[in-house]
Amino acid sequence: MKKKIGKNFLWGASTSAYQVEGGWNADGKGPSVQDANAGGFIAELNFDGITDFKVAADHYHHYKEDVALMAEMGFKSYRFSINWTRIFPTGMDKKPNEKGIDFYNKLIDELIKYNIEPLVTIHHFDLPQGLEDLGGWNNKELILDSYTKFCEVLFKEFGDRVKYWQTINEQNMVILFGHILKRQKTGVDEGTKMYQIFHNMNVAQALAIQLLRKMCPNAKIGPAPNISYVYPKTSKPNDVLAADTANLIRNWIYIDILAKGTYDQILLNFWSDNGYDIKITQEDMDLLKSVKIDFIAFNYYSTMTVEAPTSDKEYIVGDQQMGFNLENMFQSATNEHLEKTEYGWEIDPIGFRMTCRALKTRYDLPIIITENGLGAKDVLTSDGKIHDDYRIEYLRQHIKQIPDIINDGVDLFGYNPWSAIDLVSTHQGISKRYGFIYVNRDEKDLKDLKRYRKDSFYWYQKVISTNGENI
Ligand code: BGP
Repeated sequence: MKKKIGKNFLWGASTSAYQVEGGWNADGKGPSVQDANAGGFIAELNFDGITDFKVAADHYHHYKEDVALMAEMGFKSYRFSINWTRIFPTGMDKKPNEKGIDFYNKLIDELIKYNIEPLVTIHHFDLPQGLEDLGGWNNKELILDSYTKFCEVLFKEFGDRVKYWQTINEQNMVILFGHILKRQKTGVDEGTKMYQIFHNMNVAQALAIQLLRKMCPNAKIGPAPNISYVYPKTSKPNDVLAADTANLIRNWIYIDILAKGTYDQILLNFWSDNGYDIKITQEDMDLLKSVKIDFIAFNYYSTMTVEAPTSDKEYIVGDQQMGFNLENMFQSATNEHLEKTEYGWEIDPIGFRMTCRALKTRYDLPIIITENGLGAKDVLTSDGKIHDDYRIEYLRQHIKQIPDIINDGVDLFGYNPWSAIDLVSTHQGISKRYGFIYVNRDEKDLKDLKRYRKDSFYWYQKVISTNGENI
């Protein structure tokens, strides 16, 4: 008999602190890399719609109303992140900022009031600028100390109510697209630096896991990478080999180390072939070997397609979801079989199932979707409606895969698309909307920030109330 979606399946949605909260300097909050550099470096990239994160969706002041709307949709879970600089304004403060802790206590209590499971991301792209000024993730001693102190406060203050923790959002995208997502002029071109950051982040995650086991033995923890299964452009063996390498470099190395405690030989060869000198101690490796994640949270937007590198092909260069190239290893290609969103991201629901299968085969761990969704320029009609049938269609196609994914034997325990409510896109402003709830503002005009239920709001409400039967 076909397996079905279980009754405890965590239907919900997702946000991140700096993109939704606003209140950028409220109640003692310090500046993060996002506050410090929004509209600065990013402007050089020539994306239209540059918005800062000062007000965002003003969730900081609207959280009660927002949680009530999530409850109205029937959410069983809500994935959000903690703004590091609300808790430690410079990242190195002696004591945590009580008012920052208060905010998350109130938010978590509000969720629990409605039986919504809080799924907390410890760190989502908003490193304290104070730490960044001193080298950020590249300053190993400092970052390990600051990140574990941050975790310690979170586990102590919220661990009585939060059961699911994610260590770092999209570590892989930070490494590969740091220049876009983290407001840093770094990227894969600075190999040694970026892979040192990769390793430092792995050690930090291992320390967080170790700490959680001690402080909250019943809680669960996992990473939250962005996973896109990589297809070969053709069945030519060299294209298949390129896809295998791309899968490893884009996806697996970010989970292997936390699930198996090892760095793949192909990665080690890649480092040495390129002269990347990554400082790794035996103590680091022992620590990494000693911890194990409980689940894999992952963000899925699309698959990626690559072919063997050639010198005469035009390289595709885009944002975090449009692929990337590694010299002599693989180069991105367009998948002619897939349609694209208006922002150029390929739409691939079957790839969603394929990605889940690949994760099961490689790790055999429970998985949860912490992002999936469609960015579009929604229109608020004069009678207060938002007809986002394109978003419903995107989500429907992906949700339709869930029973098959579960029937494939994958332990998929929740689906939390991006985003619960409209928020500011990482690099394309507020006009690239993802939410079930519309927030009335545009790039520069804050208007009244009023909330409106989109058509997708009512549709998702029905999906949840029928446990995915009525889509
Ligand atoms: C992911 C990030 C999110 C989010 C989402 C949509 O990479 O984890 O923070 O923003 O992508 O991306 P964008 O805002 O660039 O459209």
